[in-house]
Amino acid sequence: MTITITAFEKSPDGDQGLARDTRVRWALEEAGLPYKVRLVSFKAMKEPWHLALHPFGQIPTYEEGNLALFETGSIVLHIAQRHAGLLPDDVDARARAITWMFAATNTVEPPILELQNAVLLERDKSWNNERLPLVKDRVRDRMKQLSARLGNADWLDGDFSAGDLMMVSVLLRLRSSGILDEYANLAAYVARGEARPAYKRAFAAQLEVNKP
Ligand code: GTB
Repeated sequence: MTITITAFEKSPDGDQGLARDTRVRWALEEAGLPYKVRLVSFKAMKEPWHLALHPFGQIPTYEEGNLALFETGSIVLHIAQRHAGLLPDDVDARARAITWMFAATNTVEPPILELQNAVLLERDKSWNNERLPLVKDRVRDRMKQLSARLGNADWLDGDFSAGDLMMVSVLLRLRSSGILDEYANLAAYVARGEARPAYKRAFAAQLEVNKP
């Protein structure tokens, strides 16, 4: 069955691969699944046909036969549950890997998004200089905890899993702030993710769309 995802016609980050379609592309590449991409503009994302797929008018979406999904966590989990390579067979190990997926999107990503908003959208506000250090400290609190848990391991729980795919994708958005590099093991963890052939293919595919 053909898989079709949506992605930005032109990503606001240029060619950095930080828009969330990259995670879905990465999961599809890890699973060895071919897919098509429908590119959408910001205007098109708010039109009824897209809102029928994504109630919040965002990308990415995922279509496979009669199934339409939104939310990257759900899309990656759907792919991971049906194809080998992204979740362990052992039931308990599988539950832990899924826990890391939730940790990435629910616990680690929110303070990173807050920082991105503070830097990109709230720069001109009179209170920004005062607030920014607090926002950065909230990110550092999470990084310190994550760094302590990862320790010297290659991946968060045994072999590479969808939990790592989501966590690396979330951490990539922190790189431009310089905070990721304050945690050598996390920076190396992200680099390990980026070195995976499937990630490279996903990155190259979005680059093909977004190259200057
Ligand atoms: N929780 C949803 C998910 O995980 O799928 C969030 C989806 C989401 O935020 N999508 C964004 C979107 O469609 C694109 S990825 N935004 C348009 C809108 O809301 O109108 C977020 C994103 C945007 C820009 C950059 N960047 O420039 O670096 C990075 C990531």
